[in-house]
Amino acid sequence: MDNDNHKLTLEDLGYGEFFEAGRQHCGFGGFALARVVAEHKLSYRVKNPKGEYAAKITGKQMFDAKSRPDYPAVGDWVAITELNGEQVIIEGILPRKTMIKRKASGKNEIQIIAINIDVAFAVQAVDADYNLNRFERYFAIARDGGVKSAIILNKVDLISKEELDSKIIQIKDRFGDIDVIATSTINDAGLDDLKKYITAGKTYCLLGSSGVGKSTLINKLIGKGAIKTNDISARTERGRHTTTGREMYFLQNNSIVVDNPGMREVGMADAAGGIDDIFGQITGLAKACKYGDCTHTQEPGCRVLAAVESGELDGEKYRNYLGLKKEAEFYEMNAVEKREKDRQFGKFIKGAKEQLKKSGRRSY
Ligand SMILES: Nc1nc2c(ncn2[C@@H]2O[C@H](COP(=O)(O)OP(=O)(O)OP(=O)(O)O)[C@@H](O)[C@H]2O)c(=O)[nH]1
Ligand SMILES: [Mg+2]
Ligand SMILES: [Zn+2]
Repeated sequence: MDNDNHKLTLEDLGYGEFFEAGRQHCGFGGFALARVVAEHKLSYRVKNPKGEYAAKITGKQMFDAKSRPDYPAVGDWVAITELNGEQVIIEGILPRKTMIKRKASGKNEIQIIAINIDVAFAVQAVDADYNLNRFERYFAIARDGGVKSAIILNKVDLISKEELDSKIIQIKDRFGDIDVIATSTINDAGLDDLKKYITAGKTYCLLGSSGVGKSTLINKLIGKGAIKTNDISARTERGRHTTTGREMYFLQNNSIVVDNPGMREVGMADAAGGIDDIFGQITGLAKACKYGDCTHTQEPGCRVLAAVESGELDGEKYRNYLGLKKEAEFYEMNAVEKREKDRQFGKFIKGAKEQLKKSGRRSY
């Protein structure tokens, strides 16, 4: 399909030993492989050294799927059967190395941000809304998914060198030796550092609020001559548009970056496990609270409050913890968007089933 692609190997697309072992283990040895590179309104595109295809899942997978993680998502390696030069059937998902996800409301439901990511960049713009605590939340989401974090401070053209230096010192004070890359897509500051940082065959994603410049940065990284996974010209001025789908881009140096919607849309306070990790001290103390459902805000016999009082627990950590809990609860209440997504997904599944019937393929 696109001539640029003929030199790509599976390794260039991020494949490696871990996935090969999983493939053998799952009995997918006889199938061709591809990586899921886009998911728009819940239809898939997959890519392999031969090209890029529209993809659907089998009737069996639809039948067996119990929850969202049972379906493919951007970053997944899948076993495929080619229907024709443009369409494939996804026969199964290879075991995942990492999974960045949010826990959606109450039940066991999970929403997937990206799969098989090696490094998650926690991105903030240095102007409005900049907040150290937010980095902590992104780290929690990444850690929860088994993914390493690094920081991108974008829009550094908007502040002075002194302000930037002091921000970096604050970050190092708070988070130790985390990697920090300061960038601007206006004057191209730091873009070379970022290009050097991202490594061939590794997959990256950007976690950040809407408008911090994630898509603009990726456009800069793609640059000239990079391999496009999709028709970018159809989306002119892409950087100025809020991203709604997830999509994977292959850069000149054979590294891979996933663009995804801003975290406000994604909701971010749901990585409850990761947050608990960071505030392990608080959860530890909470075991000694008088009431099992203690909110640690006003209850008599609250061990956490006692620890704040005595200075045993850092007051800022405590406030941070409360803020995060509050936000998590807010997202859990906001189920309307999720229901709409589920509805669209149902429609997609129905369409895919009809397509399968038409193609005369048994959905075993
Ligand atoms: N001053 C300045 N503006 C920037 C920079 N990078 C991006 N912008 C602007 O910030 C705005 C938002 O950029 P996007 O790339 O769309 O942001 P995003 O993070 O992808 O947003 P969502 O897709 O909504 O999550 C655009 O108007 C960009 O031109 C930068 O380095 N400096
Ligand atoms: Mg975007
Ligand atoms: Zn308590």
